[in-house]
Amino acid sequence: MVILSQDQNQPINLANKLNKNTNFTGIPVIDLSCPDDAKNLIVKACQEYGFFKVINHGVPLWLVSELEKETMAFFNMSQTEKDKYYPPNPLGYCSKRIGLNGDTGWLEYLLFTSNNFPTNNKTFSSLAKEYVEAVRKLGCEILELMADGLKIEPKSVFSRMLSDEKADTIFRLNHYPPCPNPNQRATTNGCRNPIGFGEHTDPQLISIARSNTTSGLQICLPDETWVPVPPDHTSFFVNVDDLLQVVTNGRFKSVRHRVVTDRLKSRISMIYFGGPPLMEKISPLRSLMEPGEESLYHEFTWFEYKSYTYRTRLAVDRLSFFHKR
Ligand code: GA4
Repeated sequence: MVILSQDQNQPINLANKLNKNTNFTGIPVIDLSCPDDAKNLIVKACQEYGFFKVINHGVPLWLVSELEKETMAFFNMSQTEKDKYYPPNPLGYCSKRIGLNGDTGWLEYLLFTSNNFPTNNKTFSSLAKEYVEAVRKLGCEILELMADGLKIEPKSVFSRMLSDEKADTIFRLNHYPPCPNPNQRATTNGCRNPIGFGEHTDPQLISIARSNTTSGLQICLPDETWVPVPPDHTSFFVNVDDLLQVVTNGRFKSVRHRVVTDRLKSRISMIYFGGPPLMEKISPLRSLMEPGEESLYHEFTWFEYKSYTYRTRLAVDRLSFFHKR
């Protein structure tokens, strides 16, 4: 395992770093065909890193690769054709700009809300719909394993927020073109390398990502070192998001992550962001807290947190604003 310094091109001394580190030996791999082991391993991974990979997930691989083909076909269209889908608000295409507050990255993307898929391409819409539904179910299964592993009842305490018909789902298809010319590379967040998507945490409850075989995703460990996530196009990568950190009163860590581009290869990623209904009140679960344990966060609705999020820059530590002093 290579560990990267803040500047992605400078590997640091692994032995020294591992001593300081939380004994990081690689991305935790969770086999969903063994739920009894999975629930405990998921809790451990969420407490230590806020990140893990799932195998034997049950999402059909034909569905994943068909959607990837359609996605590539979209991004291969001319710029004029793609620009017809601008702005991504809430559905649509965008190139290089991220959010509304001046962030940029070496990527183009499509953003959709749950019931809002492109209608002019029937194949694309129906594949995207089927894919999001399959991944939402996977998200519910993982959230139930989390509740089970934390020994809290009912098992649906987290997953009910994703199964609610008003759940606020976002689906994102990213294309990071190769970035061969260093002079063209976006330079953000004090990192001299080609940033595809700058460092941030995801605001929702859980994010589930799948990418092609091009590397680029990196996660930040608790000691602030960045580690690359080796690509695996047959698995899904799961992030703990901000709301899950709040409802577990800080037991689970919302993982800071970023994407760097490749000099020669395109990276495609498809990410499901599972959010609760907008009016859902978010606060630490009483059933999880020890006697005398205090809530670390002020209560807020997902609508309040989301609105605040969309007014901030990507790298901002948004949760600190809701943290009790
Ligand atoms: C990060 C997670 C999701 O990709 C996203 C992003 C959103 C956007 O791309 O418009 C945000 C970003 C994300 C957090 C801070 C704000 C909003 C860009 C940005 C600068 C779709 C989301 O929900 O929040």
